[in-house]
Amino acid sequence: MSEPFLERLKIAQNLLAKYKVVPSTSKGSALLLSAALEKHRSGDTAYRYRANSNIFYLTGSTEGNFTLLLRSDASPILYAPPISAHELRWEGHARNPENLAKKLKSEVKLKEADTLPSLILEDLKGYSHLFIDGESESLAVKIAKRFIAQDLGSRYPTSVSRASLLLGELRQIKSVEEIKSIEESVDIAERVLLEIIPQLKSGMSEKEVKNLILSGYAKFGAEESFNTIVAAGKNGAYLHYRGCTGRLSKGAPLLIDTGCEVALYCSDLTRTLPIGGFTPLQEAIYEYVHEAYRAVCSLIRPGVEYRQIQEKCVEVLVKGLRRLKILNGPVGRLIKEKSYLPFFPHSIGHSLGLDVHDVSPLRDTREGILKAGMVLTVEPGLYFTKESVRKFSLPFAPMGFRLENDIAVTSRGARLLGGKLPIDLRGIKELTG
Ligand SMILES: [Mn+2]
Repeated sequence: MSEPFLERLKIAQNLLAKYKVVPSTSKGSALLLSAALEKHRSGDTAYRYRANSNIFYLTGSTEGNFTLLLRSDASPILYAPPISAHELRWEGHARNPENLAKKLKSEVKLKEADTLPSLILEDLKGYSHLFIDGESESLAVKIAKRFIAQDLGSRYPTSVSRASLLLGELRQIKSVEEIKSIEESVDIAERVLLEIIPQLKSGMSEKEVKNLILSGYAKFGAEESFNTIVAAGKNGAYLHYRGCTGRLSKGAPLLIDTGCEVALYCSDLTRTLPIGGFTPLQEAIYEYVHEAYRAVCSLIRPGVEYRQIQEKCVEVLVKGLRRLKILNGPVGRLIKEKSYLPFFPHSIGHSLGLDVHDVSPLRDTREGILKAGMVLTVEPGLYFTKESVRKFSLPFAPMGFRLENDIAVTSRGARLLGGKLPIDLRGIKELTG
């Protein structure tokens, strides 16, 4: 990827300038971002480190232990503790704040960790609004909490909001290079699934399937972009099933929801697969979900309201549920009364990018207009939990169906990212044999 970061910093500074707030004597708004913290797992071990997406978007850095301040009227400042001999000996040269500051044409303030908060406070004097991002123990959040408590007086920011309010509009429109990275990550996830799906058979554990997927990603130098869901039979009815303790069994559809990360850009794909064949009823359910997928995809283009694609999805699924005789009554009424919610309780998808549920005003409000450069998941589903099977006296075992692909909105319409992994019933039946 070419290096767009200086330009993005400039754009973010311009956005800050637009956020000039009262009083007029104020220097305006500032943006304070802390790198992600290492997350403690157990004992002396930590979870795999994942950079903060806003920091990566603006700087291209995956280093830890620094905080970046952006203001509209001054050059960026990077604050970090200097690298200690202990750090160097135990971790090698994992970060280089001086180099990073040079790359970002920013000032660098290397000071012991306990003196950094007062340095940052000093540099925020005169600004009245602060955008922040960081975890609860990060410098950015600790400082913001002092402003929220208003114990520092009016010479410091008196209002605080999340950085995504400033950067969301920007990040939701992807550049050609960003879409390329997302597509690379889709491509890897598809290749891994194409290799693994024909090997699936009754008796395998969900964990075994998950590990096959993870080692598939590793072969490409990629890692999963979220906790892969492998859900057999009844487990597939739970949207974010985390158990991974079940087993594949004949006649119980298997739902796999997975994706990987390339240069921090994510993919997110879901397939529902027959294990030893689908029953005619399972095929019918699959076809309704697939019909909803196709209907939504054919609507996607710039200018379409996000709400419209959600409504289209609901309409197709409700018609399917009626034909299956699971819901009865006029379509309009079933939609109005939201009778479909036990079977389709989520929205059609989400923005995709540096985060698998990427920052976007669409995601926050479920409202807004599709624009070229957005990347969305389309993921309709129909779910039959143990509870709804009982409540609606359904003549089959609990299970879930979801189909998901990643779509880029182009200037003329939509483009499916990847596309090597079949999503239609015939293609899936051929692949599973
Ligand atoms: Mn998704």
